[in-house]
Amino acid sequence: MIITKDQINDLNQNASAEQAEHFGFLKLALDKKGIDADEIVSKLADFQVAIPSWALGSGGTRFGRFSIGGEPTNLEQKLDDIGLLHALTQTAGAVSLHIPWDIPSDAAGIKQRADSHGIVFDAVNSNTFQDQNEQAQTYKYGSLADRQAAVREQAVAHNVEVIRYGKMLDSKSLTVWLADGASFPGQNNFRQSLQNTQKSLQEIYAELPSDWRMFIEYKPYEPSFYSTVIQDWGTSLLLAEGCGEKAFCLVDLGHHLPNTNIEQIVATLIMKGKLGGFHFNDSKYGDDDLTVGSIKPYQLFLIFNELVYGMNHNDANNPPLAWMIDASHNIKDPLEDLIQSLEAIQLAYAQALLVDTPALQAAQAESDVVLGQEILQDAYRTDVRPLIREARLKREGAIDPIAIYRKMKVRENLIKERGLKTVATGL
Ligand code: PSV
Ligand code: MN
Ligand code: MN
Repeated sequence: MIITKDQINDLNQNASAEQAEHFGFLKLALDKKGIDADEIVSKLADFQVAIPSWALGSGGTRFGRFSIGGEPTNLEQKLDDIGLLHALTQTAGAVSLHIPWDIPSDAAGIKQRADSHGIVFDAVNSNTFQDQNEQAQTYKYGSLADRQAAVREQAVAHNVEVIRYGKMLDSKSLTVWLADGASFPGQNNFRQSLQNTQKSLQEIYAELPSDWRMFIEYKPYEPSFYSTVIQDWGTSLLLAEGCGEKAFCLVDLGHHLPNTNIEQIVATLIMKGKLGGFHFNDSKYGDDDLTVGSIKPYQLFLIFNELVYGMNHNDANNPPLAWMIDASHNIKDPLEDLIQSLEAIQLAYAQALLVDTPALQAAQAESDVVLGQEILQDAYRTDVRPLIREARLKREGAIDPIAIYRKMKVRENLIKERGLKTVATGL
């Protein structure tokens, strides 16, 4: 199934008068504050987020997986699904592949398919947290950090192989996330594990093409429950600095202990020019991978506020960030879920673009705590939905993507095409 611009334009008709009215009203209100609504709309229209190839099927927990039907069963179909998302939202113009879940055996064909949907290849992800068939060594006790040289060599070789696939697709970055760690005290020697990891990462880094970047993702626990080798942003930064200028930290929102001040981490990493990428999701307890903005939308806004500030005051030349959604769960239609996540990201970005930074700085200089909070909350409490809808309209996307998704019976059509009993690769 494909969705054409003509179909979207037709289905937008119902909502276009109301949108014009809402946008006009907000534009006037923002104008009075000296904010150019059209400029914000342009920034929103340019903002693209990568969809991970593993989030298009129904996710599972370790207790079960409930298929929704019509799920993509190969990489081509996954790209088609992202094509649908992109047609509707105009925000999903990139894909992030996980190797070996999604091996592009016919790279030229895959690239062409992605091109036809207006999709580019973002970071490629390696996987040394699961054993694959016919693999000589097991990752049961570790991969890049493992005490055995043969295991580390196999894990390094896999990452080099992932870079090779990425090059075929014009990807420009590698994301490394490790499950390495220990579930019990006494299992590992902390120093040795970290040193091994640094050395292995340096070996991978040496194979990185000159125009590539390497992202080092951290996570405090799971699947290791006592210690994780790359447990936090400090460890990630240490390792990135130990590799070189093409290595960066990657922040996944779910990879923090409860109540961690993630916006402060973001501010610090951009200040050092070492923030490489972002995995969006939301959580209540741990790495829950829930829909972006479904639990803590104010935190998401505060994070975007630091991202916007950091990019506007970029003394350390932090490169443009790789944005990706890393959410997946087992209840909703994954495509509807991704539309909701994309919307939440755009909302937080738009709200952050409204923050009156000079006024905030003046309030901070005066230690006017109340005013500082008021300025942030004024931006956060503005209903920015007309801006986001306008950005989609500008690129001929849907005013209301979920409504059109349902009106066009996308899931029903996918079930007709692919069947009801489908399982996509991923977690
Ligand atoms: C690990 O929890 C993670 O967030 C990493 O980004 C992985 O690549 C992804 O999930 C899928 O396992
Ligand atoms: Mn992640
Ligand atoms: Mn995760």
